[in-house]
Amino acid sequence: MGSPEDLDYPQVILQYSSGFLVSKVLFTACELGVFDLLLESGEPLSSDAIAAHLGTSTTGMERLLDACVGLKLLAVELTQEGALYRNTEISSIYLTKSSPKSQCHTMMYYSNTVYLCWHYLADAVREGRNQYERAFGISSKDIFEAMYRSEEEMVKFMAGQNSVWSICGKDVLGAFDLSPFTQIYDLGGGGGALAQECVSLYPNSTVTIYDLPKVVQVAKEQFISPEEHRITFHEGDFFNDSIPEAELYILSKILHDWDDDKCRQLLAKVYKACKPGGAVLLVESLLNEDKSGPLETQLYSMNMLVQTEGKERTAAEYSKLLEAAGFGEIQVKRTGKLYDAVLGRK
Ligand code: ASE
Repeated sequence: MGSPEDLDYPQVILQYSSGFLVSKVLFTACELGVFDLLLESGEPLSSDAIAAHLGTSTTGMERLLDACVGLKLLAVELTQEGALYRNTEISSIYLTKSSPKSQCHTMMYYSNTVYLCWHYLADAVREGRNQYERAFGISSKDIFEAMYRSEEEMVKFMAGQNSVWSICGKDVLGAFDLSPFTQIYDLGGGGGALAQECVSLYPNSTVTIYDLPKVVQVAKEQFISPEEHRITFHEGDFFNDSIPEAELYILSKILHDWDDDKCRQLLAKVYKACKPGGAVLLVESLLNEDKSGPLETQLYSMNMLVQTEGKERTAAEYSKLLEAAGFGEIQVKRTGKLYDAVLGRK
């Protein structure tokens, strides 16, 4: 009795219970363009000035700004004219739309899509399935039909998925020396940010983004410059269409969308297509072997429950799936970032 942990525990529970309030403050400041305005202005601004520029109420904006200060997303300075707000370094780098490391698209996807699915988390746990029908009134028979229910939703997802690679793309692609593999397929490569990191990290590589036709079309039009000659495209559905031969296949955040059966099917197909001496690189957020953490990965696995047919897995679980498909010499690298890397060889 009486250890600090016992004393703090009620506080921890209450902090957890308001975690979603924190998320919404962050999303809202991003969505309203608070960080963008403070970056553009180049000088600290009052809450009245920010409210006027962004067309909001002053009473709402003042409270939003103060909450952002509490979260250390903004800094405040009291002057004779009143409180003046400015970005912190973190918010300038990660929460402004124009920054190369911007995470705004992730914030918007979480706020407008993921958040709505999480409203039905209890139903998802009861039923063991995703909640597109309840959240959006659409069939979830084909999860990517559901996730890409409009071009706007698809583009928002692609942009969100792209943004994490500005933070940990080099870590996952540098976890193993991939320079022996020059002919690379990024299966489900989406907007292509990981492919771009790959060609910049490995100067002799060419990467083909394999994805659904409508995804490839948008990737070409909105995400990858036509001058990027080392990135090419292949339109297809990797479950139903053929997978061309290559030396390395990247499956980044693909297996976590699917159940074990679908994963085994896909990996068997990749193994068949893979050149001898070739390999497959899984990029996923790895759970500890006893599933005791990391917390972020445990929460992502809950998100896979409400949004997909998959789950996050341990390194041993991925190794088993790879071995069942025929891959060997399996190596696991934890990067210490959000996403890790597992390599299997043919
Ligand atoms: C998927 C990745 C994501 C499918 C649905 C998804 C993400 C959010 N929704 O392959 C990105 C990862 N973030 C979380 C919370 O899991």
